[in-house]
Amino acid sequence: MSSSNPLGEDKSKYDYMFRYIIVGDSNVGKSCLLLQFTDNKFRQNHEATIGVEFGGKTLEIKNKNVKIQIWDTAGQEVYQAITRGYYKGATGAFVVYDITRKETFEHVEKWLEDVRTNASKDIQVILIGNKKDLESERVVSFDDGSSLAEKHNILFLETSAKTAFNVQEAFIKSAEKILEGILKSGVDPNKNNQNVKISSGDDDDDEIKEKKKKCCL
Ligand SMILES: Nc1nc2c(ncn2[C@@H]2O[C@H](COP(=O)(O)OP(=O)(O)OP(=O)(O)O)[C@@H](O)[C@H]2O)c(=O)[nH]1
Ligand SMILES: [Mg+2]
Repeated sequence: MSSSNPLGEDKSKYDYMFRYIIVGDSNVGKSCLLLQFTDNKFRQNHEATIGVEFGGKTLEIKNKNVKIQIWDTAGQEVYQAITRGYYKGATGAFVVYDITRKETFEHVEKWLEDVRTNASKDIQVILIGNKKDLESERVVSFDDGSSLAEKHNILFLETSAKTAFNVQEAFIKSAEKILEGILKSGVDPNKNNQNVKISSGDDDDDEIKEKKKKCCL
């Protein structure tokens, strides 16, 4: 039996729902990654995110329909008290830097620390070096990104939110890893993992609306 919510979404259409948070310095392309993932579009200008924005899409992974809900956070420091509140419910995290700005890479450790401090301990983290299309302006090498990810035992990809290079792949790779863990452990996500939900006609979207109200949109 299908169940729909106030947003008119049929919840029987997905098997799992994973929540992601996207963090990283301002201007690294977090909102553009989200826009490219959900709408296959690129935005040339920087409209700094105020607090948190929301997006989502359903993917088919390992023959399961996985709904990905994404919280795109503001990189600007002034919003950090707000954005920290969003780590807790996340199944996955994207930590993003810009391959053309060294300081954004240097701040990755600080963002990882934020994830460690505020998120659930089994959160699946992927490090993203964005703006790969700007190869001539590159100051952070692929190897530096890859080594840092290895050091922290997290996934790593370089992407371009402009050309769409590796954008879908990043979400797929990370979601596959989460799903692998669930299927391997045989854990019933409904009972044992608050961050992963199966389709059950619950009130996820009401919760999103409530969070949006509380935030600053
Ligand atoms: N060339 C290129 N430009 C990009 C890419 N991704 C984002 N940009 C540009 O970088 C700027 C910042 O992008 P946003 O996605 O708004 O940055 P953000 O990380 O969300 O910034 P905050 O919301 O302030 O935290 C914009 O001018 C984008 O057009 C990319 O992959 N390649
Ligand atoms: Mg943004």
